[in-house]
Amino acid sequence: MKKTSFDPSRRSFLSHSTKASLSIGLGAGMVGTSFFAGCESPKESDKAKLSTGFSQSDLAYDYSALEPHIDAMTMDIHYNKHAAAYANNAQEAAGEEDVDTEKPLEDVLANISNYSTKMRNNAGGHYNHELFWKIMSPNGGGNPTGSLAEAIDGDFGNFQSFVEAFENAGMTRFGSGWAWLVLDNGSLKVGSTPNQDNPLMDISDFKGQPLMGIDVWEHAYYLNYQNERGRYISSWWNVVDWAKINERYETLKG
Ligand code: MN3
Repeated sequence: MKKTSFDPSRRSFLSHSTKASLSIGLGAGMVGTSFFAGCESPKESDKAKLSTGFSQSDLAYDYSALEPHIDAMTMDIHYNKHAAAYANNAQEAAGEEDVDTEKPLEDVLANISNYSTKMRNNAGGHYNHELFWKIMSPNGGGNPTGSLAEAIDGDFGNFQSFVEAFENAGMTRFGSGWAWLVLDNGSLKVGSTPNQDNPLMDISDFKGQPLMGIDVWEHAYYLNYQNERGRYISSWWNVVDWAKINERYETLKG
């Protein structure tokens, strides 16, 4: 006596025919409509969301929110004096050099060799700080998440090896500058740039799409850590917003 009528060949047939009629349905009903146009462009619009303006964005947290890792006075001076000056001077340079400030700052950075030193220093400084504020959070720390975590393991071996490479990039940048994690031709890379240069700039030796960057200018840490850049960098991991960095990664990898 047969207890079940399960028939694998029939089940397989049903599954195939369901898929087939779904694709026929899409083919007949959606071709030539805005359905496909709407489906093909989200990557570009997602990337547009990551583009940077010429004005300073509001901080998403209080000056004291990143304590004890970054103290409130450092945040206040850093945001309202240093970073504000880069934004103001970048806008001034845009006026002098006939740059449309409605367009993404990234366009200027990619062609920075065509602009003045004033633009290089201040548009770079403005971009770098806008990114810096956004990839930190009072709820930061822990380990990378999502597909970024897998990519870090794939490209660096494991998270600890990545941390060591990134800290080394920050420590070996002589004088003022930034250490970066970038996406370059599908691979993650760690490196650093001097002053307010960044990996988007055509003049940079180290290139890529910035996922995260740490400011290693003394103004970023001196009040709390004095000359101890290493203590600042190792404490900084506690405020890194991995969810935000993973979002950037997933958008930029396309
Ligand atoms: Mn700074």
